[in-house]
Amino acid sequence: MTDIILALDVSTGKDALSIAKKTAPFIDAIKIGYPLVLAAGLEIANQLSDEGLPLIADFKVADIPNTSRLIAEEVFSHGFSGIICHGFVGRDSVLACVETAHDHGGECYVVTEMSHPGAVDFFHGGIAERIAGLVCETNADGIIAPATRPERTSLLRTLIGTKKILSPGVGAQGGDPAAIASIVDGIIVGRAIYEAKDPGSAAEEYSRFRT
Ligand code: BMP
Repeated sequence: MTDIILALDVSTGKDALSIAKKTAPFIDAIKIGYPLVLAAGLEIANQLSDEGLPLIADFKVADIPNTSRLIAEEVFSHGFSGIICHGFVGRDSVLACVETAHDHGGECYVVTEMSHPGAVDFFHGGIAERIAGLVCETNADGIIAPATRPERTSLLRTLIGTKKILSPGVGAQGGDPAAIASIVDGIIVGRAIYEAKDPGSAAEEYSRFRT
């Protein structure tokens, strides 16, 4: 199954709620993070939950285990169903997010390799592969891997088996959804939907890649 996940990185709660309503029939989950939460507050999560879609908290948590756990507790007490954390911080910090997510019946996704050009400066050379190993060891639910480098995401698939892959980088960052859809469990799309003249139609276009 391939889901369409809307990255709702708009800067007002009003825009967020309006775009969520227009796109809801064509998407499977909404991901929000610093841009929207810093602008509108974490309470926006409760308002967005009216659409009845899973909400993923993209704070790319990267802290010591205790702080990571406190962040994750706050996230899950606001109705999110998933959290994204970084993997490079190491096993204990990842485990803090995974355990807190599972305690609340939620999911934890770990960033293994990012989609932007500069990601190769650090994630290549074995780091992404090591993080994929950590994902299996910590029983995380899945990874974030780049739609901009389908060959890398395919490689990461061989390391994580049937765990989920959510993949950002299509549309505005140049990734081709047709090249990645069959490899991943979710395509994350932001600007190509929320900056479109008609976000509902743009979301409907991407829904062609849903399976
Ligand atoms: P857009 O489709 O507008 O490029 O947005 C992509 C979304 O996915 C953004 O919220 C971004 O922070 C996130 N993301 C990404 O683009 N690449 C990554 O490697 C990891 C991400 O979470």
